[in-house]
Amino acid sequence: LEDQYLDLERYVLENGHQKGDRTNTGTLSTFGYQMRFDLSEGFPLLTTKRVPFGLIKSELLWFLKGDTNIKYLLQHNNHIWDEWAFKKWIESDEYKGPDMTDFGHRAIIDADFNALYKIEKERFNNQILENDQFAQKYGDLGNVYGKQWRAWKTSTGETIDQISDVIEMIKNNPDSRRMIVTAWNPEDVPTAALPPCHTLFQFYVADGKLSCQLYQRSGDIFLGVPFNIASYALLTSLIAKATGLEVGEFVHTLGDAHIYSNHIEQVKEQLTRTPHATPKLKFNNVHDSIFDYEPEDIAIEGYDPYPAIKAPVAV
Ligand code: THF
Repeated sequence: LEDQYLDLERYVLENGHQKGDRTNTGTLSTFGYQMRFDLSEGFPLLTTKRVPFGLIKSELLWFLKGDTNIKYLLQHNNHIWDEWAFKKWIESDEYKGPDMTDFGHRAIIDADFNALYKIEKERFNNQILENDQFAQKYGDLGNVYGKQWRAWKTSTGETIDQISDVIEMIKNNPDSRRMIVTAWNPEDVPTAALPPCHTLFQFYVADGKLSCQLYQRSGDIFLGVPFNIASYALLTSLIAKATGLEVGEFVHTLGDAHIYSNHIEQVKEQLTRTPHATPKLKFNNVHDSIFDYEPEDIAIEGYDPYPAIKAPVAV
């Protein structure tokens, strides 16, 4: 399973175009790339570096709850969305601390600034956790996945729960070619903290197996994509359980697939490693509704990864 991912890294290192990007970090990038993971062979959590599965679980359960506030993530010690909420805070009129403009970049190149940034960020996170009003105002990322998946706003002011609808379709009309969930809402794109990277996904049922294909418009190959693969593999497994199906394939289609210029050494390090055995997904508890899962209900077995490889996230 994992070779598909390592092939992608190799392909982009060798064939990627040098491109600038929104974050001014610079990337090696390719357009249009597809990987297929047969989930019946095991769970596609990479072993060539440790990938924190706990964070993947809490992020996915957060999406599924329809929650868009980072408070839940912070309560689960998950910091992968902090920067986007913090950005809204420091750009607000209420923020009176030291200048944090372009904090993502400056934290990497300037150690003194990084120390200051860490303090401000810690202060921000504590306020989100301790002050409800503050959390409501500054912890909410707005029109992100949770909202579009569970409470898409229609032009007549109603909401559509795309996840519940797609589960009903899989149960009642599994040959349907319309089993689609879209996070891309053109009306919301201009005001979103970060327009959705995993744009649209579709389910497919054959031979009693549930498959899922994701179209991801933009993929951060080193940091994001390992999370995205595991997250959609978990989503497919949860929905398969809820619909009485076995797991089929996860097909991952990428638009702009890029390696950030400050991840190149990390990618090369990862490519020196030979994958270990593929781990397995285990449910400690099965619920009738996929919205009732808690992180403790889901575990990974036989996970024997190489050490983590640190890399800065582009904001
Ligand atoms: N922005 C960018 N530039 N890359 C992304 O992958 C990304 N995401 C989400 C939203 N914006 C993005 C957030 N997902 C990590 C992993 C996934 C993220 C964000 C950050 C990360 O830093 N992972 C570290 C471990 C972090 C930790 O232990 O706290 C790692 O080593 O994997 C695409 O969905």
